[in-house]
Amino acid sequence: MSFEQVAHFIGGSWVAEGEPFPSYDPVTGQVNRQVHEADSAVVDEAVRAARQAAPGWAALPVAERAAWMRRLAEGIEARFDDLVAAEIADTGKPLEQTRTLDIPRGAANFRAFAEIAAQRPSEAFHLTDVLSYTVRRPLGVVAVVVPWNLPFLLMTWKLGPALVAGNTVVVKPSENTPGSAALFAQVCADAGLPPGVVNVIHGYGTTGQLLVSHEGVDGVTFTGSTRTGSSIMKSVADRVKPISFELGGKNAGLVFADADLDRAVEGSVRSVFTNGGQVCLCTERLYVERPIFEEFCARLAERAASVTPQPMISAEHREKVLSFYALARDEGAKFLTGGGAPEGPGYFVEPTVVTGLPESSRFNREEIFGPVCHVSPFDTEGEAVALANDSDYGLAATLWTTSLDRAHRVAQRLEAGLVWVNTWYLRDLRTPFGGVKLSGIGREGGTQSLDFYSEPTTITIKLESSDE
Ligand code: 6OD
Repeated sequence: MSFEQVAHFIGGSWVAEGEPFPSYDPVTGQVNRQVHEADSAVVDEAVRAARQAAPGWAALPVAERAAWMRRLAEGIEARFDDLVAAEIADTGKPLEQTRTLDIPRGAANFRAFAEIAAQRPSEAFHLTDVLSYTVRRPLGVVAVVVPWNLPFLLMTWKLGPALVAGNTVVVKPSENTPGSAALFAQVCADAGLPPGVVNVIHGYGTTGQLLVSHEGVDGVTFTGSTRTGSSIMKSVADRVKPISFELGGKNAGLVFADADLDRAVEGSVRSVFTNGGQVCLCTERLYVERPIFEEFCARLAERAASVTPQPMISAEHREKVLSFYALARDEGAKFLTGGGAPEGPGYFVEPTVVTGLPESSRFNREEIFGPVCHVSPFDTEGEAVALANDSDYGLAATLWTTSLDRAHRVAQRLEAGLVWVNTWYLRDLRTPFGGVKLSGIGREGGTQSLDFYSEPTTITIKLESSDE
């Protein structure tokens, strides 16, 4: 298997079928791989392989599947440098981030869900003469549709719980980032994972649609744009299949005057610019209490100017981000830093901070998904909460304050699935993870993932009273 010529992995074998399409290195803009595009015949083949493997995999005791998850984690660690290289080749991510976040989280995802599943008790409910308990069964074949921003982290975040719960999977990575998924398929093969338990097919959105609407698919998990999520939802509606979606965000960060300013500035730099702003959890709207507004803006702009630009994933995405910079300029925004694109090859844009736009501007309402935020002042806690909540999205919010009371009070009023206080993107894999409003449906993480990837059957037994 060559990773310059990426084939599908189906039933434990490499399948080089379907027209090849080019995939690009975002740092240079040059073609770095040719990838086979799965047509309906390939999708059929992959779903068939997953279905064939499903009964045997589901029949294994959970402890054995958990042991497989640990072996996959070891396999990831054994190919660590290759996975780092594959992820960087597709995304242009910084080496340090890829080594400390993206690839280690892959191994951690398998280990965490092995532990959670192996130790999970079943439920039982007693009445005087009635005993009810639940047994959980896997859904069957799960379609795992993965985005390009954190390709390995998000693929494994879904595979860990899906597999340990007893499902087999067909993975469809983004057309922009096939590399780490293909290499992971090799990790599965090298570990001796039973054929058909993990299948990986490649292609654009049309392949994804063929997969999610396939009659042999029993559930769909997806992270990506709200538009694609909505279209997947329509595709599965006729077959009434379970879905779990983590979608877009327009995340707010609230900085109160009592915040530790050093921490708030550094934390905001991380929350706005990590991964070139291409994380659904990134902050795009910052609201700062008026007495510290000027100082905060000055310090944020100074730090932002020293952030190393990271390429956007594609030429098309770069154009989208730059179109928002142009919109801000047209609407009279003040650029505190950035606003352009560096000279040279690749899909780079400048880290950018703007202020002065109304809340109604598309700049403040739509997800941009680039290294950019808008900063506005606020005067009261109530106003800050109202501004943060005035959004169609509700994925994450970040709050900077040294007041314990305020931290709890405000966090509980924010309409978001995730609220971080004096930190950002700090993860405990056991916690529910997902968004409200247009940011998604369902929660993954910990036992919530295991619940999504399985269905309970409730067994109720009437106990006869004894003669004695
Ligand atoms: O860290 C995670 O588990 C997670 N689901 C991150 C999602 C990031 C979206 O861009």
